[in-house]
Amino acid sequence: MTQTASPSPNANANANNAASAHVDTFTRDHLPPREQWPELIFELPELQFPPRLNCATELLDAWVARGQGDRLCLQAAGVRWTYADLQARANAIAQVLIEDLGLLPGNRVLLRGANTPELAACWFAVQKAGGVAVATMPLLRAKELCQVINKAQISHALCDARLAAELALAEPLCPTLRCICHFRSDQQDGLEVRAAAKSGQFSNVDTAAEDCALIAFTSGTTGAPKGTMHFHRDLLAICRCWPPHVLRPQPDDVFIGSPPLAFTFGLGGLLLFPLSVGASAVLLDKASPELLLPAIAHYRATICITAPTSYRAMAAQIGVQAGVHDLSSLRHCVSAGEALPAATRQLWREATGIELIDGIGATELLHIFISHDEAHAKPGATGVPVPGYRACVLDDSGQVLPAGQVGHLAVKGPTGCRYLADDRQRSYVLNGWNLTGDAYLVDADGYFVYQARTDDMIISGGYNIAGPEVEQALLTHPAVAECGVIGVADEARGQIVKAVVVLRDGFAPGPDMARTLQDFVKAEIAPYKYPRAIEFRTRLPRTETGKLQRFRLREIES
Ligand code: 3UK
Repeated sequence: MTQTASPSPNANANANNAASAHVDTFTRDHLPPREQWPELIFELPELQFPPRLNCATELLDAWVARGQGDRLCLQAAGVRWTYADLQARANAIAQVLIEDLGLLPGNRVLLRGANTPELAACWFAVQKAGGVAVATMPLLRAKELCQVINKAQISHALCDARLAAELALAEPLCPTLRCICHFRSDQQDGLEVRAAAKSGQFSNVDTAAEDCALIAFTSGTTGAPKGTMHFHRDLLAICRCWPPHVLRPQPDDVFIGSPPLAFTFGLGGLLLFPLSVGASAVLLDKASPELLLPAIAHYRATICITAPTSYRAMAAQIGVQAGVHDLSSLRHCVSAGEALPAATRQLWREATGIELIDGIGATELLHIFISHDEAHAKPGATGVPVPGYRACVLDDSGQVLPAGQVGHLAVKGPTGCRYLADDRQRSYVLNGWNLTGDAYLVDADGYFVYQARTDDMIISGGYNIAGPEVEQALLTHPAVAECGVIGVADEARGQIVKAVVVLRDGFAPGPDMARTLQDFVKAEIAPYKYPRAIEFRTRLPRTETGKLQRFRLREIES
């Protein structure tokens, strides 16, 4: 049976090419007003998009249509799906969503699961059915799920049966949530049994390029979570900027990595980008550094995507068990999510011979907008604007600063910030620029150099000190496994620099070690930046996306 799900009252494509396919107009109704959007630029020839497009048609169905359906697409333990396999599954799930569960185009669908091929099939099913995907981090608790579900007024949930419990706790507190269906389940009303009864034939809903395809919630550190709205066009736009111009993946590449598909770093890096070139991805439901290394060897992965701390931990492991894992398949390694310390870049190069590709991205912009390829790596710098994007550094009044001066990073390109019903839109967008909240400078060669999150700048005795610079210095000491640097209140100096340090095995904490590290920092960078306080811990608080939670270090302090 073929679906013709374009019942939108204004879906007469001839009358209005840009007409929404959304019957449920919630996302359109809650976009910020146009004048608060950032300026969007589509200068590259490859960024010219037609007024109607569905990202699933371009990224998934097109390969099957071109006779490439037998290409390997997704792998996991015991799973090897071709493009045709993924398409058939996504089609059947789209049929379940519409025929069994009553989904209407524009309805929001919660996706909840660790990275698995099944989750990827659900994601594409939502796109095909014209729904709006709202993927959530696997570790979210009922309270956080409620915030997301109620904010995005979610009607349907596709949830990995293994993560059913927290969602069940949230359900009674979520009046809009009509239907929960579990996947990776053998229950009669589970997704697999329902999908098995479908034909696997489906015509994608004919969405407009500017119909919302997903709402990504930020891994924000303060306040209520912010939902960022992205269109079908945006999902294709990111595939045409960073990957072909920086990563340059090939059709036989095998992508692997750790970021959850609920984090746009993972969605792009482990799903959209591999599919955009006909390559394949390995989806690991657990991808800690100890598991990622053997998985790279097992699947002969060629492109690894993870956070700086993960590279640091893997490099240390390679150091103690050299040759245990065959990493000879690796061609490119990508680091994003937080600043890449020069010491980590060096450790990874020494361990593997591979120069890391650093890139800064943000949920508001969907993916990476400043980066560099291996040949243009500059230790300590993030890189230069990715083709398709422009960036500069602004002072507090919005004027462009000259090279060498620290200010607010400002970016624009084909994607940009559109918060779902949130006043913070006004502070993220200034004069058409997206302000990411990062303090940066541009160096004499035009490279963008990260300093700190603007809120993390430490002001001590009148000096501006960027915590990450002190962290980078500490990380070059052989005793330091991980560290976080914050400002703590001090009567005499306003703030003082404090370091929270995790030592490597075999090193003892104590006043002697503290003095050693302080002297070391004074010799590495300007002495006034040295940490006047040092605390030793066994681990640091991190988000599910691998980011150090400096605010939690500060909370504990106050
Ligand atoms: C920080 C970096 C220095 C920076 C993301 C790649 O991290 C992502 O999105 P989030 O919304 O956080 C954005 C903020 O994270 N950051 C990220 N990468 C770097 N700082 N160097 C880097 N290489 O503060 C930025 O404003 O969680 C990363 C792709 C997609 C993403 N969503």
